[in-house]
Amino acid sequence: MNISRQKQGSDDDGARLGERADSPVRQQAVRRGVGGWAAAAGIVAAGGGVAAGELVAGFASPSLSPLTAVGGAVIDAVPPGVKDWAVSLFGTADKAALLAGMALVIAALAALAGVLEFRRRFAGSSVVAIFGLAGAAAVLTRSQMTLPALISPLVAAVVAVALLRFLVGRLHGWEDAEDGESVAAAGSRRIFLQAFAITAAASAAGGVVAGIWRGAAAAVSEARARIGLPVPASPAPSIPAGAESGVAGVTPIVTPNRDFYRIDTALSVPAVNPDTWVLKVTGMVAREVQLSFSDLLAKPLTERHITIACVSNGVGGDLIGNARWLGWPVRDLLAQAVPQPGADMVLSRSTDGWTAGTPLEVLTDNRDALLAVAMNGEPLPLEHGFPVRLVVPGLYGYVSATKWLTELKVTRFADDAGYWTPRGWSERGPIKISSRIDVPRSGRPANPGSVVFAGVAWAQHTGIRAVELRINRGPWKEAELASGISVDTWYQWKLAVDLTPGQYEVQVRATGLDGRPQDETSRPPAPDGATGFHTVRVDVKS
Ligand SMILES: Nc1nc2c(c(=O)[nH]1)N[C@H]1C(S)=C(S)[C@@H](COP(=O)(O)O)O[C@H]1N2
Ligand SMILES: [Mo]
Repeated sequence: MNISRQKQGSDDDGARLGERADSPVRQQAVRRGVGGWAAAAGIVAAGGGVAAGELVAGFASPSLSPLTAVGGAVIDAVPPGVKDWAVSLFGTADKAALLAGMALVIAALAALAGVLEFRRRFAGSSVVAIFGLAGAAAVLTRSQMTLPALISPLVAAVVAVALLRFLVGRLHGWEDAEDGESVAAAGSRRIFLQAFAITAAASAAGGVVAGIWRGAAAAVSEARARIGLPVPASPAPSIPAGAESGVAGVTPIVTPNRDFYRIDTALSVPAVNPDTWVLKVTGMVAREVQLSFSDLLAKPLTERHITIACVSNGVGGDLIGNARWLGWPVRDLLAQAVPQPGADMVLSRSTDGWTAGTPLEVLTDNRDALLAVAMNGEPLPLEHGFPVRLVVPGLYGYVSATKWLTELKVTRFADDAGYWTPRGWSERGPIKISSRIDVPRSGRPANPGSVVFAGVAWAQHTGIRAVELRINRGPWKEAELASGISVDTWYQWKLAVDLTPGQYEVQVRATGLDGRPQDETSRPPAPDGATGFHTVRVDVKS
């Protein structure tokens, strides 16, 4: 197929200026130079389209951003192995890396679209249009199907195509003029360059404004700062004096908010306005219930320390944290709705569509499962689910800890599934008993004599009875267990061991208050949580 532009065809945009005066060699060189601008025109047109789409999304709702939707769709589509690889490579910068990667892919496709469009009318426009439709599809999979959800990717595509046609038209004018007199050629060149510069500037300005819109989050932050937290009806029991082992380098018993691990599929943090937020209880209930944020704050609130953990936490990993949560017990809300017989699951939904499936029984027994509004004495940080999230003692986050909560659907495991279940993770996710050595760090040299080992152990909603260490697979030695805050939190432990120079492999294991020891078999996090003993290597110098 010949995709080069038909010079004398009906797609003529610019005025013809005389006969071709130059040699074929010069024409070729000019065309190649002009063709380079075609790629740049494609990039600027796409940039303008993306900026326009983001602006429209900014008007409607930050959750409608096509860029975020496409990124979210990418996150949802990649297999968990690739996701783990990306997290291990980029760490907490994984989302910035994804955005940068998307920008590169979009720029490359846009450059290609520019060149195609330059060669054949509508060839590049079709690429852009297909991309716009893909963006629309991504938006639809992310949010509920609403009209505004479709508008922004379509606006992005229409604007990008219009800009592309406009710039490529000017470029053809220049190309054609190059075949004629040099004065006319210079004029056409100037016209193209001016059009290009104006489009680029306008796109950049639009991008900046859209970026400011993303700062909608900033407005929500302000609303958050104005919240006055009520005094708990049931305050958190005070932390026992002996809860901290006092060993330097051990994780603090309460994790500060800024150090708390963050795991979610949200590319940009949802900005949820507490003044318009509502929680709906739906599904198999005698009575549907709706609750506003101020309704929630007016309830008798419970404050508890609860340690939450991610199912993806590998043995010895740090995707676990302990905070003081303030909230209304979920069972009190469910009691108002009255779940129907036969229901066995609550599907909690976040404003961005993410869901978790939690056994109804766990949310109605006497444990402190909370509709949490505060974390360590302040309103939830935006990244941790502002204004309201679930915190359920004893279950991994993926089946319980829904952030930016907006709906509780009472249902059955037979009828519904949370976000991760069809993606290879278990339907049920009780936290497995585990323990970790925080000091000495693996691979660090130590001095001979008394070496202090210390760390944490957890078995949420069961509690820890004992922690033991073994050296080079020798007999287990019982460590000194600090008093826990409650069975719903982690416990600190320490043990001083006399070590002579040499290499040591030290392992830790915990036993629950139910008498069950930690599982020795090494298993990866998928599908329902890692098992095995955390092992550190210590090099005692001579
Ligand atoms: N809306 C939403 N809530 C979510 C998730 C998510 O992806 N989206 N991830 C869950 C998972 S897997 C975990 S481990 C916890 C982590 O909570 P944190 O980020 O506050 O530590 O949030 C849970 N709540
Ligand atoms: Mo998680």
